[in-house]
Amino acid sequence: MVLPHSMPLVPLPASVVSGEGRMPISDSTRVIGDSPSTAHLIDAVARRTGIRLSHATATATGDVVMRVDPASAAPEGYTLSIADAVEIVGGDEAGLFYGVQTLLQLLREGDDGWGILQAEIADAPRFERRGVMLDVTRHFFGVDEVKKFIDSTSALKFNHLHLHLTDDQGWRIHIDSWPKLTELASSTASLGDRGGFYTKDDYREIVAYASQHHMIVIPEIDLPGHTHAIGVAYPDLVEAPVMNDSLIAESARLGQPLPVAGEPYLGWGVGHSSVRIHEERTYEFVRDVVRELAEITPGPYIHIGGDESLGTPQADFDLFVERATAIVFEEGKIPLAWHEVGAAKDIAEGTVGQYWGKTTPEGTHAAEAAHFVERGGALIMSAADAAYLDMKYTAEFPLGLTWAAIIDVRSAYEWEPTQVLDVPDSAILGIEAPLWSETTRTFSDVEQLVFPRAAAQAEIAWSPRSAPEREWESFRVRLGSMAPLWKAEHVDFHPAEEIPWS
Ligand code: TNX
Repeated sequence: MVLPHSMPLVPLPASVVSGEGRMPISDSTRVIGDSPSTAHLIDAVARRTGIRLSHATATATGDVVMRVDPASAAPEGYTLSIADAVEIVGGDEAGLFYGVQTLLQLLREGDDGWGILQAEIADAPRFERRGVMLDVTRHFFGVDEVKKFIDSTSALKFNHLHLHLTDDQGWRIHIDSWPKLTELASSTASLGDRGGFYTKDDYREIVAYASQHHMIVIPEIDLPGHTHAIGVAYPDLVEAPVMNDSLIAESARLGQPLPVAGEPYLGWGVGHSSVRIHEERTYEFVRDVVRELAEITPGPYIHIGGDESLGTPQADFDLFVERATAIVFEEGKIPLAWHEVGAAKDIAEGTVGQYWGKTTPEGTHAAEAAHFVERGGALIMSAADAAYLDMKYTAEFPLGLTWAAIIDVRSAYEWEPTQVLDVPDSAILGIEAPLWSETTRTFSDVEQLVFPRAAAQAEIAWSPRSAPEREWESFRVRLGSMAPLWKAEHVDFHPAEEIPWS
């Protein structure tokens, strides 16, 4: 069978029937609708084509009709009909927004001007959870850069933005009750680069912008390890850095200085820091931070980290994460945590785990992840050798790390989140693709690692597994057709050789 690569869409919709021609558009094409997505469509078409469609309210007749009808599609789903006119019907506002994203991928310029490829599409997501993560600690990215990240990832139908806000290298969110965190521990970053932090108003601006793009922000405070910066601000909250062998070896290999208690850490070794587990003041700190974050976070989750706490003895780690997960619930949010937290027997019931082991689990990773499910929680899959956006594409690629794998676009695409762990499919909420920022000194560096691989993760998260075109040969051709759109939006994607870019 020759697969019909005709519809240049990523992620692949649940159902597509392609038409024959194009619906022409011009300044006199009228968009009808009251949703915020109408303005989004008009602005995006203008950026891409220079044509500004006109807008009319719901009672008029027009060429592009946009409306919400809960009976028409599942949550976040939509139908899109492009013939002599366009109709986009969202199952909800998010669905309408996703219908617009699909339409934008179908814009084409021909001899007779711009038009929209004709098609009949009915679509809805496979997973409710489609996440990306941005590490703003190893390198800091300001509000405008985060907004650009939201623009480009929400266009691929991602609906969660996890912000890794604290780590050894810097504390990036202002906390009123512990003001020295940002005053003393935010100005530097990895490699001695400039740091920064978000005021609460900055953070609110990010949350609001994300919400307009149907993305939920998940703030992460990484505890009890990855906490060297806390000690720069409040030395009595932390233990002295632990000089573990792998840290010493890694620092020597990279020529990076080892961490010194109380001084900013500019390297990227891990596992050397810990908050004090047996001091009540530590839990007052955790509660204050969680409470203040909960106040400015409308989404249901707060991530408490829990990864690579090599400087914390296991019994202490268990005690800490049991208390920290309970504190998050007490402050009205659902705790999320990296899979190591599942080593602790009594984590708060309903805590959601984030698996970052490999597609073939090693050591205790699978058992730790499964424990979240045993405790009534669920899992988000971030398999490091497939979904990590900070791994190199090839051994020669100048940016990124290699510890999990070298991940070309094909290996980013060919993994299946329900086949990694021995848990029921219903326990898998979906996936998240993290971008760790040790090596990304500029936002352009970030985009080169994220694009095009985020598009592979978007398809895994969104598209039905059984669709005939949900396979590599079709994907690589459809992915290649994203180039004009990304260029128009100034997304600095890496033109990987595997892909026939158009
Ligand atoms: C592991 S994955 C980490 C991060 C690093 C990342 C680099 C995880 C939960 N922790 O601290 O930035 O590797 O790839």
